[in-house]
Amino acid sequence: MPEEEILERLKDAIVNLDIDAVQKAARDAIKAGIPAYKAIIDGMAKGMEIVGQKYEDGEYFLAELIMAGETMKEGMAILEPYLKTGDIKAAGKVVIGTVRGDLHDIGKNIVVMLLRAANFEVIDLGVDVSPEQFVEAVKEHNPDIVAMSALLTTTMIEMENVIEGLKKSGLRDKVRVIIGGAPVTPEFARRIGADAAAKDAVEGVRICSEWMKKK
Ligand code: B1M
Repeated sequence: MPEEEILERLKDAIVNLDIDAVQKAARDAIKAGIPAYKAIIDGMAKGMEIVGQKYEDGEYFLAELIMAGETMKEGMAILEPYLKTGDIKAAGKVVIGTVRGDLHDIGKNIVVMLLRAANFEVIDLGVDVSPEQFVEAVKEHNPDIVAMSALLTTTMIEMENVIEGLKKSGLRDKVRVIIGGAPVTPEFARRIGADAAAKDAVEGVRICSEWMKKK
């Protein structure tokens, strides 16, 4: 079956909230030799964009958002063991979390999986992580990179609070800061004093790997 068709099936399975279909399409993607990261980002994540659109249009409600999240997780469980980022290989340590007030973790979890596949040691603080928790984790783990995710326009501001917290604790110069999530832009990153913004997980891992090569 052609690659395009399988990616389309992955996308549709998310939109239709169909766990059986997503599992089957994920297995077919592996059989067809589609890289796992591609199946996630060019297949399932595209479906999530449509789910978000349907929610905005009043066609889907919170229950559908929750089901879409569950459907995506089932697909990811099949694809995760096959994640390889090819020539992106760089050892380094990353502290990552979704910022305070935000419970979205699907995108962050993809970043975590890809970072681990690229040989990074990842300390995943989970969701709803306060600036104080980020600062404590940096003190405790001494990472090379702090990565933050936010999906809500109302929680993006917490990224700035984390950077302020790092500055106040004298830690800002010891780490690179990268941010991601649907509402985040490079312009916003510059404004709050982050070092980079990633539009997707692949770009995020590429930037982190480049930083490690320059160390
Ligand atoms: Co929510 N939600 N949600 N939601 N949800 C959005 C974000 C929304 C855009 C939907 C919409 O209205 N169209 C909207 C936000 C509007 C806004 O802020 N302007 C919204 C809303 C309003 C809400 C609630 C407030 C709804 C309510 O309760 N009334 C509520 C808030 C809860 C909270 O956080 N406090 C809520 C709840 C939820 C669920 C829990 C039901 C569920 C999340 C389940 C979960 O994560 N475990 C959910 C979902 C599923 C979505 C949508 C549909 C999909 C998000 C997603 O998983 N996308 C979303 C609509 C959308 O985004 N189009 C929506 C797939 C994922 C792979 O993409 O997370 O963008 P993403 O990650 C990408 C990149 O952004 C990047 O890489 C990833 C992979 O390529 N990236 C990084 C992300 N983090 C990175 C970090 C990095 C690098 C790259 O660091 C290195």
